Amino acid sequence: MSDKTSRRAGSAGISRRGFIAGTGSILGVAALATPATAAQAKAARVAAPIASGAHVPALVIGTGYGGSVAALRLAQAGVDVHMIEMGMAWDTPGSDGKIFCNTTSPDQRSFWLRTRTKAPVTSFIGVPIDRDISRYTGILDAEEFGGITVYQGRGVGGGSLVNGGMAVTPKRANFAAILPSVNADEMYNTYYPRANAGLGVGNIDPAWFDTTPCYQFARVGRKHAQRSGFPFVFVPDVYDWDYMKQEAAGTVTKSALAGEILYGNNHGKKSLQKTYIAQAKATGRVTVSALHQVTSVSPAAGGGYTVVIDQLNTTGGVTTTKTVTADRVFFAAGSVGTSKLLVRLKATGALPNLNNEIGKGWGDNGNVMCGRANHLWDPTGSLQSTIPCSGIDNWDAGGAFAEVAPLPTGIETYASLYLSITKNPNRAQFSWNAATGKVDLNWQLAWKQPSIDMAKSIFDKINSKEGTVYRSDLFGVYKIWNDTLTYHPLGGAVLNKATDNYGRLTAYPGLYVIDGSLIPGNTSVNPFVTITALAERNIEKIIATDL
Ligand code: FAE
Repeated sequence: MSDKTSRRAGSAGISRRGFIAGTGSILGVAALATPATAAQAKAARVAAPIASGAHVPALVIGTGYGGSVAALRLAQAGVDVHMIEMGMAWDTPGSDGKIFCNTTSPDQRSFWLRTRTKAPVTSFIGVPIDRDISRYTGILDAEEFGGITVYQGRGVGGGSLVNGGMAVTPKRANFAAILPSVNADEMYNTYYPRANAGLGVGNIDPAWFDTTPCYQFARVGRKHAQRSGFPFVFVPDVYDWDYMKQEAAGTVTKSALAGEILYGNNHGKKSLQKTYIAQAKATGRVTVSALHQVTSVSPAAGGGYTVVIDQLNTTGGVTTTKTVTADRVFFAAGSVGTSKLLVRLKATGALPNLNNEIGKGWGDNGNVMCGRANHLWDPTGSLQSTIPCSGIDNWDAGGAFAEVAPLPTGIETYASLYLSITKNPNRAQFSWNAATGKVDLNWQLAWKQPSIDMAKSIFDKINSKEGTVYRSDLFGVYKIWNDTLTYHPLGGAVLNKATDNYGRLTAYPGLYVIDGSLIPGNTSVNPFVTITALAERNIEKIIATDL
């Protein structure tokens, strides 16, 4: 996995400062959630990790969006659930009194089993940002494949621990291209509203946006977008906007205004730990085993499935290997995690009858990043909230939606940073490499070119109008585009192809896929609301018909 040995140490000062990025688009239904109450939380069962030899009715692999929805709804239907998570629990403060470190001074908590950070913005005015850290089961995995680095959250809460919280329902007109076999009426009438409510999605107060220093960067983004004739849109988020106002007023501990995001957020963000997982635990039917990694699932002699699990220590070593049985297994290890497992299990004979669509249809949601250099009379602000709240919509005309992203360095940079989601048509495939004993992904670096071209449909025009240029110092030396990463892996076990139309792996009754691997490569917006809504739809059907 993503373990890099030490490289040249970065310098201090601005080189040590880091950043965020999420992404997003277009407004959708946004109902506020009722997070689990303290009383419910108290009622939660504090259980020991899963024991070897255990038998569980439902085992969920992974604790991100799909896994959390599955666990909550199964538990509410009366089924006992065990969730297995390879990352840490992230419920205990470190020696600095904080659970998570911030982007400006990353320590071992920042990255999954790396000895050097791998920040998405790699340099600033030619000075490298990355720094050496101790190898540890940190929160953000930068998993490297041949042509792309895939960023993913590791820990109880999955991607919700590290993401920007941008909670976007795609435009309905785009839905048929996202999930062609799914009834859009059902999604927009029932499951998107249910997902938004469960996640606690809310909107920034536009009047506050207009005046607060911490969104000056976004107001500059709005001005430039509108002067070039592009629609500027506010984007909902799961951050507690009232808390952020109090941060700005100096009445609570700062979090979004203290550079916290990419390596976790200590206060205002409603990650899954505060929403779905809290509610699931409060049922008393859900147990979570952190630092446990599923390595195998195969049919058990007496029915159900044998699941092999490695218990990890905090340097990634295996301390124990456990074998349990489960009546039903839900693959919710994320697009990459689920795809890697299924491809390997099919190829190595554990689940040979999985169909030939397994591993196919993987895309990067068209992610590409760039920065623009503003004039000295157009500052973006030294105080920037880490939570993005807006974007530039050129999806229909140019195939791109650009998040106006913060660059929270603590100093004035005169830079505008953008993460674009584009209509990139390229799709890759995971395959088993018997020689290395690993799963490869055949994504090619050149496949990002359509994304660059689509993003340029926005930024070439803005630069021309404003008399500005692209920054070429943020992603290496003289490199304008960060075309080597994605935050939004999607696909690999596509709905209605690798599975049936509800995520069932039909060759193996009782095995299900319920995460981002079901979505064929692109959602036109940030993906987690769609992943959550699809999981709500599928688990409702599975509970009604299979249990
Ligand atoms: P995910 O949340 O990745 O959860 C999978 C879980 O399974 C993880 O906790 C893994 O550690 C665990 N796991 C994997 N393999 C195993 C195994 N073998 N055994 C046990 N556990 C395992 O999956 N999306 C948005 O909509 N808005 C944003 O603003 C946004 N910003 C982002 C910013 C960053 C930096 C990143 C990395 C992502 C961002 N995303 C955003 C993407 C979003 O977080 C992602 O689509 C979802 O988290 C995917 O949800 P899944 O349930 O598929």
